[in-house]
Amino acid sequence: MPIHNADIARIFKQVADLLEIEGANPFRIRAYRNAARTINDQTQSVASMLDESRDLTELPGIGDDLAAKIAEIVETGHLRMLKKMEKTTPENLTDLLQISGLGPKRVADLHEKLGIDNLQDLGEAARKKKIRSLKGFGKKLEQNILKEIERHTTNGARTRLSEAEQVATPLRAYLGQVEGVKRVVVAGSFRRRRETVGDLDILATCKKGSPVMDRFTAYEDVAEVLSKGKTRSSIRLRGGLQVDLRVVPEASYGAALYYFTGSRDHNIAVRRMAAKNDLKINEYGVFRDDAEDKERIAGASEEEVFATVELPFIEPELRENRGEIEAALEGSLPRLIIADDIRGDLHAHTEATDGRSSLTEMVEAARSLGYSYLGITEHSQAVTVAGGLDRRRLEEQIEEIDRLTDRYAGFRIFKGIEVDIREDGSLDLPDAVLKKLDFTVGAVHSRFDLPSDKQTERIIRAMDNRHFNILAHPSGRLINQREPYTVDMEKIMRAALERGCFLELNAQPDRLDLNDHHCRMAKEMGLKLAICTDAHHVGGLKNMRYGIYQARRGWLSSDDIINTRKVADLQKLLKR
Ligand code: DGT
Ligand code: CA
Ligand code: CA
Repeated sequence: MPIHNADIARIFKQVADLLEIEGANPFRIRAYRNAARTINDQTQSVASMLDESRDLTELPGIGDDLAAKIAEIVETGHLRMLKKMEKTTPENLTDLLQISGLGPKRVADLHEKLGIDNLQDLGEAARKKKIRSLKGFGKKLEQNILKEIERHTTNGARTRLSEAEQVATPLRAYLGQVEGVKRVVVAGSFRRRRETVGDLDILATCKKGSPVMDRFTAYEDVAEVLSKGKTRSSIRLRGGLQVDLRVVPEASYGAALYYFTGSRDHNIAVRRMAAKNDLKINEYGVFRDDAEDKERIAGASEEEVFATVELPFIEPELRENRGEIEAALEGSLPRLIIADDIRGDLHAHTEATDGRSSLTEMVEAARSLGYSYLGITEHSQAVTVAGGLDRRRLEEQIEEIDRLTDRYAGFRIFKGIEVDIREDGSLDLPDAVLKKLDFTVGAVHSRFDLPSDKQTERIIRAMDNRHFNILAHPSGRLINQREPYTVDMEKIMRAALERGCFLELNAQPDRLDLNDHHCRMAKEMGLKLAICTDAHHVGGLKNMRYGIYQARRGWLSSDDIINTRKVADLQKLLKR
């Protein structure tokens, strides 16, 4: 079974968490944490680097010892050291670290003194009021633990970006109307367009005496006010999402926006650069560290802040410390794709299967978005729950599209299908009908449980069929609901590249599949992607922007995406 980077990272993170609970040397703990991050952020699989006999110590933060451990994991699937640790410290104990207020020391106490091994034990002990009597704990912390456990179990720890938007947009509008408020902006992971957010970080500037904090904590959707101050307050909304509001002076607006946009790792790296030039960057501005009067030399805008360290503006989606600072320094930042670059959508359903709009409605909607083409891709027969098309019904739809085409001069309806990839890798419809289409997207809808090598083989076999063009939602994950099936994505991408196929970046906000790392992996390989909405009704076509965000997080430019091409050019790409 091939070992993915995420598997290795998970093992290292687990080691770090356990070491922390054991009270190990902080440098040692950090080494494992950093290694986990480094590996997670690698676009190439570490296992394949080993195959190519590459020296893993080239990777930042990986020394001989960690390189040997990685090799052990790749070879055996686990790490003996971790197994040994788990004998003395139960593995689920690390879940307790997610509870705010519980650090490693307290977790160790809970384990030693009350025999607590996991979150469930913790909840039970809290309900039985056993925790308050422990030294250094108390009643308040016990109650807080209960609340936190509740939150963890009722809603996943992170909120999907689209859901966060539904909360952030009205809240932002509400704050914008408060007397004296000048600017309101949502920073944090929300601004970086991460697929999920932990909480919302809102910044505001306002005139003296504005009642913004009172109005914030009085917002109708508030379930709980966590803290309230002059410059910073926190609330928990009814849906469970936490929101922090910070009020900053106008002169610090850019510095604060920069600081609270993060990511933390990006900020730290830039701050370190600044420190070398005796500059200090914080949420109030940029200051000359050597000057007596700590004069502020920048802060009103983000551009100003970047300029002090001689960097161009770096788009928020790139600020993850994944090489963007180095790229900015050498002038090689990508020119990121924007919504306007998209000329059409290549994955859409109609009421012929499980869609809810008619073919005409879908075409009209695509035209009104300014597109020049739309690919119609119904499910195929195997997907019975969606009323998938058999050969006869697909042929009927082909005729219907032919009839409709004449009505829309200058707009192209691409005849396609979302053909099911069977367990053996064959396609769910005969070549004789597939060849009548302009293109196909292929997708896995069953047997998500196949082992990685089988699943990978299955998909590559499907791509062997020369009618196969685009692999739809390549990992099958549903954010917060269903894990991706295990495949060797790199291998699939190479196979696609060799065969003239493409992968989809599915823009549905609960899919966003490929993820940002995979997008970047594709780019580095030279594999082009299609950003598609998989719309099941006219409104679904508008999800394109989520795909754009994800693509931007994956460093993609217009050129990396096939549905930015003009009809004629796209047609060539879809001819294998
Ligand atoms: P999230 O909420 O988990 O999705 O992720 P973020 O990135 O929104 O993180 P959050 O809400 O903890 O903090 C918002 C931003 O504030 C973060 O991206 C960077 C900044 N920040 C927070 N804590 C620190 C810190 O300790 N050091 C630095 N340099 N920046 C921080
Ligand atoms: Ca946040
Ligand atoms: Ca926050």
